[in-house]
Amino acid sequence: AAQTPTESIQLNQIGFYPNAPKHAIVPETGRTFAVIAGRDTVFRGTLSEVRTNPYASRQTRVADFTAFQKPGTYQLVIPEVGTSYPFKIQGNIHRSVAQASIKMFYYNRVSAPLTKAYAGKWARPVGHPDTKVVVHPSAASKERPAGTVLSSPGGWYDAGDYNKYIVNSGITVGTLLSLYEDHPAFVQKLSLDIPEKTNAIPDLLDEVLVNLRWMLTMQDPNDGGVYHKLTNAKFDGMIMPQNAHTVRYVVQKSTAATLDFAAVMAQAARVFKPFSKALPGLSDSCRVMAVQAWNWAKENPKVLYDQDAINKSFDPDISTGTYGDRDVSDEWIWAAAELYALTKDKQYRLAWLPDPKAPLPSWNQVRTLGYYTLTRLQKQLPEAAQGEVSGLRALLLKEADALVADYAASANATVMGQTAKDFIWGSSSVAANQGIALLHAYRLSPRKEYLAGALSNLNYLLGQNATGYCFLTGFGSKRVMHPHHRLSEADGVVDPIPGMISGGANPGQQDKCTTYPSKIPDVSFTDDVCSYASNEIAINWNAPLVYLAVAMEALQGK
Ligand code: G3I
Ligand code: 9MR
Repeated sequence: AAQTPTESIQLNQIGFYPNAPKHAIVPETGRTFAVIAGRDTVFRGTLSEVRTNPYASRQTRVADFTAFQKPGTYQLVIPEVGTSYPFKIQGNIHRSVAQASIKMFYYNRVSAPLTKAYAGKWARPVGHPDTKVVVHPSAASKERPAGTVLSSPGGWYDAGDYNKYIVNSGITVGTLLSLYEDHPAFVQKLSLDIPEKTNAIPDLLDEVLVNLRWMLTMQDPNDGGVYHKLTNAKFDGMIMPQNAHTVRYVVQKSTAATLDFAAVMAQAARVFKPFSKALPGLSDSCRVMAVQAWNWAKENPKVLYDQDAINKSFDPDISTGTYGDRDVSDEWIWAAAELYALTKDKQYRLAWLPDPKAPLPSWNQVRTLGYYTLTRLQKQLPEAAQGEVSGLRALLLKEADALVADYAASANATVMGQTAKDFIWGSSSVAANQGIALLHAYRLSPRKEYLAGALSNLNYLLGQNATGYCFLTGFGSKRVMHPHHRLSEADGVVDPIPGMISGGANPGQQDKCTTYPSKIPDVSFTDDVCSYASNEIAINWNAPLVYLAVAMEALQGK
């Protein structure tokens, strides 16, 4: 009789490309393993030596079945442990993961009804029209005094909450546009089941336009400054959008929001230029608005978003997400890099001149996004910048070499999680962004180690991790069912909206949920709606997964 699969064998619960590395993480009690297809044993192997990781109590062994390449559906058996969840070996194995992780953005559209034809059982009426948004006193200007009513519809809900934040939109849209720029031919052919699928624009860019058009409404045309966010005063309860009617505000212009806006609009001006016939004027508007944003930032170089200070001076109090970056030096670099790549104007080059660091991108650390662009477009840049961009190439490769140096012998055999520091709020996005960093290294120097390292982190997200969860809703055998996501919680549908990557393990446990199994970093996760610190979803976590999954599909077979 078939055995109930054990969650102690941790592997990508979707599967593997035939020619790719294939690993599973198993408890140290095992010695040998077999790959089975039904009753037939198709491959046998010996487990690795015992491995430990420096921060967890766990000891593991690794099953390596890379040599087995035959397409099919299989399970892994370890006599002392049990039988794994089923997985496939197949070409295009991550196609549906790639498509679903993009469709997540469709499901999170604001100010739009979702029809049965595209949303199935998650169809819902329009919510948050955002056509009557109030200028909060913190955002008042001569032309737009407090109480002025603006229209700022559309975009995507940021996360489990219903607010819209420019800073987080910045890295999200930038990452998706970069995917298009790095794999244009593949992305043009990637079809998505969204309402715009028959128009002349690649479907991924159609979805990006939903948020880009909202972002454009967040710039004050009178001075070029960009509002930090569009938000309720307080977080909504767990209700559906059509039932949420509290006042929405635009709040204080900030330097971080304005520079992120400048970077994204400069990139969009470049990406949408070839689509000028279908989108007349868009590319030019993006370019003009990017420059206006930059000019506002030059006049206001360090307006930080400090919600406590705002609440001391103005009413009503605002208590929603802050995205309150304390250091905007990296936003300057990203905006300057994108504006230089677009205009080749020397004033911008002087503003991105490298200092030798390329930290992993996150909402509050964006300089490396600029380095990705400068190295991607190196051949089109002026002679004056060539030496510096070559320096950036070397820097990106150095960072990638550090990521792949030791992971293959680590307890999880993934680049993610070699150090406890990887497990922060939204740790899944750390895994995905490490993957992207390695794919950029592969673009610059096509070494197999980079590709294998990137894939190891996709495997991490889909099940090769200490929690045993496949972190992508709607996928895998051990599924995330209760993400902190108002739409999924309030809709009365058992299944959460599919294609959303859960934030992942985070020992901070800032939500104070009582259902965490442990404080050890790599297992500090709970599939509980209370857990916004480990089980929320967010656009800036999905975007790097989209990049990683789509790029792996584009590069499979290499
Ligand atoms: O900067 C420190 C770093 O120095 C330190 O080593 C590290 C150790 O934990 O913490 C770092 O600060 C963290 C910060 O994110 C930067 O990564 C904070 O602990 C952590 O609490 C903070 O979490 C942010 C969270 O909002 C709370 O502000 C998340 O990154 C951010 O993704 C999340 O965003 C929320 C929005 O506000 C509202 N919408 C939902 C969204 C997702 O949860
Ligand atoms: O739902 C909110 C989530 O999107 C945020 O990430 C999180 C931290 O800012 O806050 C959540 O809202 C909670 C609030 O902070 C405290 N009361 C309970 C809310 C969750 O329902």
